[in-house]
Amino acid sequence: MQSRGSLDSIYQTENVSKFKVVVLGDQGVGKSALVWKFVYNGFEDKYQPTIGIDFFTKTLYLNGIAVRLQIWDTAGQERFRCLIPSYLRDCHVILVCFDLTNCCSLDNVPGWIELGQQERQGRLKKPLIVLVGNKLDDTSRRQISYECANSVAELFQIPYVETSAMSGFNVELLFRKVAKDLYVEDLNRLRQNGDPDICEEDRENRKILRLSMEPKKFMQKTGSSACRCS
Ligand SMILES: Nc1nc2c(ncn2[C@@H]2O[C@H](COP(=O)(O)OP(=O)(O)O)[C@@H](O)[C@H]2O)c(=O)[nH]1
Ligand SMILES: [Mg+2]
Repeated sequence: MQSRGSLDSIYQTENVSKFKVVVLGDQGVGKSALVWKFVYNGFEDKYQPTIGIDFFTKTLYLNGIAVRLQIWDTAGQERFRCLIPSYLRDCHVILVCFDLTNCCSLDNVPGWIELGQQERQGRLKKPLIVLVGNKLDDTSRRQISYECANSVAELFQIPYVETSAMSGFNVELLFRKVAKDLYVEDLNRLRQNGDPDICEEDRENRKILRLSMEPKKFMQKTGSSACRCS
């Protein structure tokens, strides 16, 4: 396993909400590029397959409140598949990614979602699963329409978003929405448990719309193109 983040910084005792994000999807769909764009605001054209699992961490500020995302970027190859369940076990979000220019990668999406759903079984706090169609910038090679991909998301009752790791379109927004949704969910849980430490500012934040409740409205919808999926 390669490690680009600092594990030490995660486990320090400061009062920061921490959430674990696991990124799944076929090899080459742009998982690492998405994570890299979000964490370092960079993009590499040259393809370097992920070996096993890669780890990143980034702290976001939501109205001044620090939320730390621990991001686990997986390899899409079959030979590394056995590593994934142990990372899914205690995660809060699963981003299932596919490549808008590659129909096969959408065909494999149900398998990735089901892998994530298996880990949800029996868990009190189920992870949020989001379907992510990447390489939106590559319009001339696009094969999958918004409607086609969204119908897959609707089938599994999960939100759908289109991104470009190359241009950065929707990337920051995706992670911010996810962080916000988790933070609000955590506050609600603490409140239900009667946590006296929740301040008024936090109560205000709970009014933020829940990502998982409005899959269709999730972020900017992009222009549709004729779907070339069979
Ligand atoms: N045009 C375009 N290419 C991308 C985008 N994201 C990733 N790529 C390219 O797709 C290839 C695979 O990306 P990578 O992140 O390594 O895929 P992974 O195997 O899913 O982690 C690389 O050559 C990237 O430069 C994108 O949004 N647009
Ligand atoms: Mg990768």
